[in-house]
Formats: sequence, C-alpha cells, structure tokens
Amino acid sequence: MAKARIFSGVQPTGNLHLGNYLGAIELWLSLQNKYDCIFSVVDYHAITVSQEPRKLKESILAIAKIMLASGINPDQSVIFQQSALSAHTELAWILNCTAHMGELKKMTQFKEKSAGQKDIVSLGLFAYPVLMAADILLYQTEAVPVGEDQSQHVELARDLARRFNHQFGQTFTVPDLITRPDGARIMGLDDPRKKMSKSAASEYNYIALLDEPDKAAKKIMKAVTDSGQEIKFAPANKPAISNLLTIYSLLSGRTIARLEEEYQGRQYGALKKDLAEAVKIFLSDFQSRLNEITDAQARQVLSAGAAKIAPLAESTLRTAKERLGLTLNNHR
Ligand code: AQP
Repeated sequence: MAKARIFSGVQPTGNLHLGNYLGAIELWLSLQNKYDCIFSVVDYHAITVSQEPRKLKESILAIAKIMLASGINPDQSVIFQQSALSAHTELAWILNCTAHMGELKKMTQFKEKSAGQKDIVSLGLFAYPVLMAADILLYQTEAVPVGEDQSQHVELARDLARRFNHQFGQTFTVPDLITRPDGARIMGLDDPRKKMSKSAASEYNYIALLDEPDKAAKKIMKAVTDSGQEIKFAPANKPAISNLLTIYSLLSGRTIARLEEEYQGRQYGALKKDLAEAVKIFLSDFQSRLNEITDAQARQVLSAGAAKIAPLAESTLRTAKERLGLTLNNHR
C-alpha cells in the first residue's frame, strides 16, 4: 500500500535555531519511515521580507545541508527548492482568487511581522499563508508536520482546499496538522512568553544550529529564570524553567517527570549547567556532520528532488486549471 504523503518547509532566513530543529525537523525525522515525505526550502516565503541576494543564495544551500545533517535521507525523502517549481506560484495565484481578505487579516503571524510597518508591508507577506496553502495542496498532502506557530496557516490550507473542492469539484486532499506533543513551541531564552525566533532582536533569544558550542552554552547560562527555586514544569507560573526543561528533555531523551525528580532540591544553576553541556555536545556533533556536506552535494539533492516531484505538482495544477475552465483542448 502506498504511504501517506507529508509536506513541510523551512524558510532560508537567518540562522536556523533549536526551535526550528526541535519543533519541526526532529518531528520530520520521526515521520520519515512512515510517510512519503517532501521537504522544501521555501525561498519564495523568505522574500516576503527584505533579503540580501547574496546571503539568500547562501542560506538556500545552508538549509539543504542542515536538513541532510539532521538525518533527512534524500534517497527516501524529497528535499527541493520551492522556487525551482513555478507550479507553486501559479497555484498560489489561483488560491489568491478564492481566499478572503478577512481571513488573511486574522493571521497572527502577519499581524506580528507587519507590526510597525504600516503601508510599506509587502503584499507578499499578507498573501504568505496562501502560498503556503499552494505548497501543501500541490502534492495532495495528507498531513503537514510543523511547529505550533504554523497551525493557523495549515488551518487556512484546509479551508481553501475544502472551498475549492466544494465550488469546482474534488481537486485537493484536505491535509491534517501534525505537531509534537512537547516542543511544538520552544520559547525565547531571553523572554519565555514569546517563541524562539530567528528574527528576534537579541541573539540571546535563540540557540542557532550554527552557534559556536561554547557561545551557545553561555546563552543557556544567561537565560532568564523564574522567581522561586523549585525546578518544576509549570508553563503558566514558571515559563522559563518549563522551557529549559522541555529543551533538556528533548535533547537528552529523558522525560520531564524524570528531570523534575533528578533536580529535586537543586538550584536553577545546576539545571542550566547540565543543559549547557547537553547543548554543547548536541551542537558539536551536529556541526561535525554538517561540515562533511559539500555545496555540490546540496545542489545535487535539491535539483534531483525538484525533478522527482515536478510531475505531481504539474498534474495537480493542470487539474485545478481544468476545473476552473482555464484549459482549452486539454492543453495548458
Ligand atoms: N520556537 C519554535 N518552536 C517550535 N517550532 C518552531 N518553528 C519555528 N519557530 C519555532 C517551526 O520551524 C519550522 C520552520 O520555520 P520557518 O522557517 O517557517 O520560520 P517561522 O515559523 O517564521 O519561525 P522562525 O524560524 O523563528 O522565523 P521568524 O523569526 O521569521 O518568525 C516551522 O514548522 C515552524 O513552525
């Protein structure tokens, strides 16, 4: 029996951080054997905010290498560059014509990213969730594994698929959302009320996957803590310690309950010291795998990935155009 298909992506913007890794990439790894997987470097999403062209080019390859170093197996899963397949933007246009301004205005990420920009915010940033819906729907995706911050966008993809199918006839699979039970939202080290974010104002917000391991350890030691002394998982009262426990649990494979037991009667400093060491080991191992991957390998994986899935993307686009009445004589 054919495996169900999943699709997910990462933007080539800035340094990927532990939130991206634990919330999304590690989740992908856990699904790799069970599903037919498509993972994209979503560069058209990146340009919804200003990017320096030379850096963007480097980041596209860097993300592909990070996926490979994380353990995504290109013989098993597809890794490709979004802009290599024009079907993404073509379908996005079609879906733009079915999406409502009102539902896009409600998107939390748009509100956060456009805050303070007023009228110079790009139309692309506003329409970002529609492009993401096109990314997902092109591949008849059954499920989308993402961090919690993307769940609203996946919900929109589901709504757009249902709307199109209802209006024009069955065309798209309605995808499910997959998030991990713990780690779907890793919080900032400097402010545990907000998610860890590449675009945070301070580099003490995040641990980047490319951070020098000693520097990353210092960031953990400088992370804010909560009032009191008890090491307990209680996100409402102890958001900072709960976040550190979540990260430590995911990196060490020990449950949060076990960590609470181990650190009973000990100070926050002891937890931070051990977590800093775990982060150092994780980053050293990760970076040594990363350093073995060449630009040429990453380029080859991206172009082979695009070639492999192009027929499926084109077939879904062709069906959508036919349903809309855009196809004459069965030609595109
Ligand atoms: N803090 C997080 N905790 C858990 N998962 C997270 N993700 C992002 N931040 C966290 C998940 O990582 C995947 C790739 O994210 P993206 O490249 O699309 O970027 P993003 O969601 O906009 O968040 P970033 O990486 O922090 O960038 P900025 O600063 O631009 O917002 C997604 O599955 C995402 O859910």
